Amino acid sequence: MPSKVFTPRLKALTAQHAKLIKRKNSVDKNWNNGVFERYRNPVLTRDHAPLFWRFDLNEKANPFLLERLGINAVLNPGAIELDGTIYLMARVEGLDRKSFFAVAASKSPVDGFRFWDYPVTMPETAEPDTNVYDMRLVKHEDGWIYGLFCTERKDPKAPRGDTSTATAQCGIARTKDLKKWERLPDFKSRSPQQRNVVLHPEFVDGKYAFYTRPQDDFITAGSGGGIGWALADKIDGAEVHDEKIMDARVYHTIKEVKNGQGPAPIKTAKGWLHIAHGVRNTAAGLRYVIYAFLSDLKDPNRVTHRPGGYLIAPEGEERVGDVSNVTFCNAAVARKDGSLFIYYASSDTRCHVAATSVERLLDYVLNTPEDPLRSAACVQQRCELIAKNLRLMESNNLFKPMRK
Ligand code: BGC
Ligand code: BMA
Repeated sequence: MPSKVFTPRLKALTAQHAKLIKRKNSVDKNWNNGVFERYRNPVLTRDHAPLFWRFDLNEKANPFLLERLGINAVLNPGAIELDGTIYLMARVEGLDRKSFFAVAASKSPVDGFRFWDYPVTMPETAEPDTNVYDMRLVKHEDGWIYGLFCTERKDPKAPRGDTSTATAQCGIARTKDLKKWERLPDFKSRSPQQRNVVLHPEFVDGKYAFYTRPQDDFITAGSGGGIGWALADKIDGAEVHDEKIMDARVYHTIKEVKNGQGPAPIKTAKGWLHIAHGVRNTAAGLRYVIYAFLSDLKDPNRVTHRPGGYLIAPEGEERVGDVSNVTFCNAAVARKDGSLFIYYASSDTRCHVAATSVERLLDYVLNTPEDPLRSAACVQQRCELIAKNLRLMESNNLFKPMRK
């Protein structure tokens, strides 16, 4: 009986997988805010993981062709373009809740992503990581490609019986080819914990510059006020003493309880273009959205433009998943032709792409009004836009405003 199961199952699974990898993506025409295009299909899902990562393909050992090591989710990828190919450094999470890194590559920024045969073997430090996730890939001007990621370990100070209190720190590794990784000592700062630490691609005053996110404990930022900035003399044993908060958390905004830098910022003629995430708490749990801002070219920690509100929030199926109501971004690729691809994950489950251009996103950050922080001020801000438009509409006779 089992042999009748194995062969047809393998054929069906193989065909299904091949179809998924070959699937072409297309722009979702229902999304039309002009700022970016949403693509219909996720670019990476758990089903993209090769069958040989999940099944024992030996018929004798696995006559029913059962999945032996399933994948729960593929999320929060880092990204880099090298010689015209886009590499996503995905966070792949097994059914056992441990995540690891794996590279999926494609010549197209929106479809065709295929995992390499093996996931990344990331060396450990003397203090082994329990879980690693959310890598920011950055090509630094020192010539290395760095991967900064969160390393999580159980808090040794947790009282007996407390099996969840953990500590989050930033792990640092470097590579030339995304295959062989050299692990450096974890990032050190005065803050008890760190998450969302990102390396700035250039030296600043001859030092390595970091976007940080200091936090008092594992979940809450506490006195950790937002996205920080700090300089370190070296990368091999990076240690910072002073962290300056450059983008603070603010009451009743999209970044009320937490925020964090996304990928390394993109250098443009008008400044450093940042993509970040902001979190607020709700009765349904934390809601994660993606926002953007611009900082000064010479002084990257001085924010010059803060468009109000979010850039990307979970929509439709993006709203549901392992951790629902989450969009999280730690990857963007700006290509030579000016196009800009933002890779983000939804609800800690799958990876998507949003497409725009550097020029369009700059227009967005330069001209979207700031959050005025109070309802009355928001009404006034909107009325100013309405009044300007009505004058224009009346003078050019193109549209008929509704007068009441
Ligand atoms: C999870 C992360 C999450 C963090 C805080 C970790 O255990 O792996 O995805 O961001 O907890 O909730
Ligand atoms: C964390 C992040 C992500 C995750 C998010 C929502 O704080 O670091 O790993 O997407 O929470 O669970």
